[in-house]
Amino acid sequence: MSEELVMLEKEAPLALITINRPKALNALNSKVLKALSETLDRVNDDEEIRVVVITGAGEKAFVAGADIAEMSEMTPLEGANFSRLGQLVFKKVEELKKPVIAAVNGFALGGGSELALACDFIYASENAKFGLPEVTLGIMPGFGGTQRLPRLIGKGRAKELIFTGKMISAKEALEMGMVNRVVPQEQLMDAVKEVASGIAKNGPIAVSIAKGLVDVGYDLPLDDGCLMESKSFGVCASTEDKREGMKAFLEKRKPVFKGR
Ligand code: DAK
Repeated sequence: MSEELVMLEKEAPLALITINRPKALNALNSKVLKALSETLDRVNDDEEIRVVVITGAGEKAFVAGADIAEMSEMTPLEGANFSRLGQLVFKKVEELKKPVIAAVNGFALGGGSELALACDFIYASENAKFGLPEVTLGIMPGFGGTQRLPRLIGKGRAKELIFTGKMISAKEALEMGMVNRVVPQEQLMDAVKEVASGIAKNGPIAVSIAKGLVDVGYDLPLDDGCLMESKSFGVCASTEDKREGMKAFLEKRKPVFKGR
């Protein structure tokens, strides 16, 4: 694999982003975060890309966390900048206009679990391990783990993972609802590409709006979320894609969505 810290492979309508520091188990340092940020901007602006997959290079790790060596040397100011950079990048993942699937192919620890949690959903290989070991280092999760994990698996289970710092297997993560599907490692990318390709065939505006509605609406009272849903439905109903989708159904053919 090339020396780029973050690789982008475009297989339109899919984009595969690979964190590429396998010797350090793909740990996130400032350079990786900046490269990831730029890559996310590129895929967001590329109309040919409809679904994004994030994975880690090699067979051992997705991302083994924020870079401990780099963090250990940081001045308070550098620490604050690193923290801000990471939070902005993870928000960018969450708020990308297109679905982002985490293909977790090994260790996803600390910032690695948090990166996966910022994606829309997670597929994992059988050898994957999840955990938030920050407290074992005397720090706490700082890239959204204390907020996104309880929303996904509930407060009690999230607190147990965060307070103990213990690692869990892909199977346990599946049982907790943290992961959507677990497959043998050699089948991971095929399984992810299959679900991603299925999503990419659907109306991209509808998928994009639904993504935002689930995320924003989750923290709203039900009535407010439903109101937002009905307004968004009106927007969807004004698109060429809506006309094409319904026309194709009536003409008994597959729709061709243009994202307009
Ligand atoms: N950082 C830097 N290097 C790492 C690393 C990491 N997180 N994880 C692994 N490496 C490096 C190892 O140092 C080793 O490098 P060399 O010694 O070969 O130079 C290489 O990757 C291979 O690792 P091991 O030799 O340790 O491999 P093993 O199979 O024996 O063990 C392991 C695999 C994943 C169990 C082990 O490497 C490990 O425990 N790694 C650390 C996992 C961890 O604690 N991760 C959480 C990091 S803390 C914040 C925002 C975010 C965060 C905090 C605050 N704010 C906004 C304030 C996030 C914090 C974290 O993620």
